[in-house]
Amino acid sequence: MEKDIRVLTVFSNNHRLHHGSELKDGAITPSFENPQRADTVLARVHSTGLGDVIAEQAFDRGCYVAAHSERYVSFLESAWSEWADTGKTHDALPLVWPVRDLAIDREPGFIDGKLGFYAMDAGAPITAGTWEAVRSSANVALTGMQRIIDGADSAFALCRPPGHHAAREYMGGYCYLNNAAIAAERCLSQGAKRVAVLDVDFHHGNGTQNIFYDRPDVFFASLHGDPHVSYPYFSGYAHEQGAGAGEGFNANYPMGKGTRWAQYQPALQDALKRIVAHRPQFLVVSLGVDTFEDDPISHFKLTSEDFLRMGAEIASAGIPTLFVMEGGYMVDEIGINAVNTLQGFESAR
Ligand code: SP5
Ligand code: ZN
Repeated sequence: MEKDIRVLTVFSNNHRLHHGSELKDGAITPSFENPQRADTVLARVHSTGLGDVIAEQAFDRGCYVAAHSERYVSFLESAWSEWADTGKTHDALPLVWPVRDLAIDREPGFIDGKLGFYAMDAGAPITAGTWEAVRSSANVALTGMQRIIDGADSAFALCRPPGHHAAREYMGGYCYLNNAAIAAERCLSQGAKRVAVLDVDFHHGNGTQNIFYDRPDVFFASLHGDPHVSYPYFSGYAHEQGAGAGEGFNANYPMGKGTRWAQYQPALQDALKRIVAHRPQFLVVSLGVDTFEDDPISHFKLTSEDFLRMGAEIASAGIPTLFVMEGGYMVDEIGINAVNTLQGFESAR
């Protein structure tokens, strides 16, 4: 029997419960990471007839704690009510951080301190609906992964908010729970021995790197803007290759401003070669399409056609693959670019 190579999409309307604000150049404005993004991608999935669209299933909290600390998940669950209890009505944003010699191990007892303790930047606002949306986003990724564990060749978790900047114990960069890492952990808890995560978002997947940095079972590769000049600035250098038992299982490909397919493709091929050498049973792709030439917050120059090529390259690895939506902010184009990646994948499978 021929295997069904259509990419199944998983989607939940709950993403709309999260629509936050953002400090941009010192002013509070609506976040680039908005509900329209996922709706635009979903519309493209429908209009291209990509494949079936299914709803999220419920998963228990333990699935999130596999990738995050217990106290961080508890913080996310109660942050809005702790904030609202003080009478505040605007989005909760951190304003103080425990850097360098400050007390980095002591959780403050008040919400203003907790926000900074559990955040890398002010880019992950907490609103009334944030936790519900965040939970659903992780469940969408888990639902897609479970389908693959049960035998599907591939799936697309059309989730938001995104996840790859979220580390074991902090949020940031529009991310709260690390959907890709949670999905990778699911394979392992269901019996897989080796998994790989490939991150093609423009920004370094610092959260995913953080979660798996000292482990040899999950190989992590990220292609991104050079942190010397691009967010998140403090991780993503090529010399970050893993630690302890995880030494050699982390690969970063920082690239300069203006990177085009001609420079991007060899880096992608090298990352995939290393992933294949790891012999993973499952591949998770953190699919950010903010590498697009007209994206408002990135510096790469990939075209819509390049995303077809990217999907085909990923397909050539021959590994059951879960695509997890990350960034991409040029609202009119992100549907085309995300779905092009999936169609390029399908046609090369
Ligand atoms: C998931 C994801 O893609 N998160 C990205 C978070 C980026 N937040 C900081 C962006 C700062 C952008 N500065 C823009 C200058 C462009 N001219
Ligand atoms: Zn990004």
